Amino acid sequence: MPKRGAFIVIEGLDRSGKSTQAAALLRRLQDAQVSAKLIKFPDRTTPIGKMIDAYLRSESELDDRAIHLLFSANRWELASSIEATLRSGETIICDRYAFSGLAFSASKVRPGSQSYPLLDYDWCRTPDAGLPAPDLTLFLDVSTDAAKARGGYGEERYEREDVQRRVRDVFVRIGDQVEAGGGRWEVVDADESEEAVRDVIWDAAKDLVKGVDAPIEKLWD
Ligand code: FDM
Ligand code: MG
Repeated sequence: MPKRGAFIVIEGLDRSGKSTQAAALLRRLQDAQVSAKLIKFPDRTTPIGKMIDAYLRSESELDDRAIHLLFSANRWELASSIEATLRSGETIICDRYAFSGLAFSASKVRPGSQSYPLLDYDWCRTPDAGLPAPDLTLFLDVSTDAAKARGGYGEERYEREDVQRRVRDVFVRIGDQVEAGGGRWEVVDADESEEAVRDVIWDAAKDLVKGVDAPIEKLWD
């Protein structure tokens, strides 16, 4: 049987260089004649994505559970096309996925509190269970100082230092859980130079992109 494409997710905090690195990996694959494409979540182009976009720009307010479920629905609407692409032999590089969904929602705290969770971690995890699972997740770990040196955070919701710190803590927990479940989660030091990070990512991905024999796993199965 021919091999399927690899599903590679790039996760990380804002200013970690995720999108730059995802684009660089795509170019490298194309140069190596590997059939590959880049996708990104949230996908702001779909009707659900437009609601998410308005929320992130603070043009609308939504209940925290409602927005969490919309982010998940935005992945589910692409799930069958992700599977079809992988089966066709094409590799997917995915800029953010369900781990961002879990990290950003589960890190929310109750008003007036610095640490009391607003939403339960397992409640946040459940809507994404059963999505196509990545073969490899690269977590681009950037320090607050390096993020600041890169021009600081932008204008969107969540682009604040206190939020990013809490999100990072949840990402660490998620990484442990992915690994405990047999998944591959690689922490990449994103304070390093763009070129250095590129090489680390290539090292982690280069065998996978030759194609995968194993079936597509389901997330949190
Ligand atoms: N985000 C992203 C979530 O809160 N949940 C999700 O499921 C996803 C995929 O949306 F702050 C957050 C993370 C980030 C924001 O992401 C938009 P980009 O990568 O900056 O567009
Ligand atoms: Mg952003």
